[in-house]
Amino acid sequence: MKKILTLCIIHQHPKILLGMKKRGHGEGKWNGFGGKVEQGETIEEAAKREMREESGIGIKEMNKLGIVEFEYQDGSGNMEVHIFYVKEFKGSPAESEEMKPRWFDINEIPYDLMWPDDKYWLPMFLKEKRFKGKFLFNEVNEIIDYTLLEIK
Ligand code: 6OG
Repeated sequence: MKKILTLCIIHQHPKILLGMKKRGHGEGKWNGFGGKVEQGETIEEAAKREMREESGIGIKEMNKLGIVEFEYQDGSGNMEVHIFYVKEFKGSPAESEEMKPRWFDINEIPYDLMWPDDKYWLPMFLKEKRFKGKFLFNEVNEIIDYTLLEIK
């Protein structure tokens, strides 16, 4: 079964807020904030809850820009990730058990320390373009095939 997850990135030009995952899947990588949608919750509710739990930030205004599917070659861990562009928020980022937050200038995004799909879709995201994609990974988290389309 495919899991539904959320991913939120705040863009306050010229910076974006990322968090370094301190444990679990993706440990040591910089990424947006998010996690699994729970039963009885909408995807938007999950996005806001995960943002608050992991960074202390309350989302005031967000816009869904992308839906990206991740599949592993061995069939494990298939995910559908809903990616939100956060424009307005309240509070300031605080470190949680899960994430260490940091603002990055958009010219200094640490792509080498992020999931390898990010370098494909994040430039579209930063231009507020809508997109849909699918990435196939091998067991060592390398991309072996992908599709990515801008949605007009
Ligand atoms: P938990 O699995 O800890 O939430 N995530 C990914 N993000 C990108 N850009 N690429 C991937 O490639 C990812 N796999 C997972 C979704 C994980 C958080 O990390 C994101 C969630 O926001 C495979 O519940």
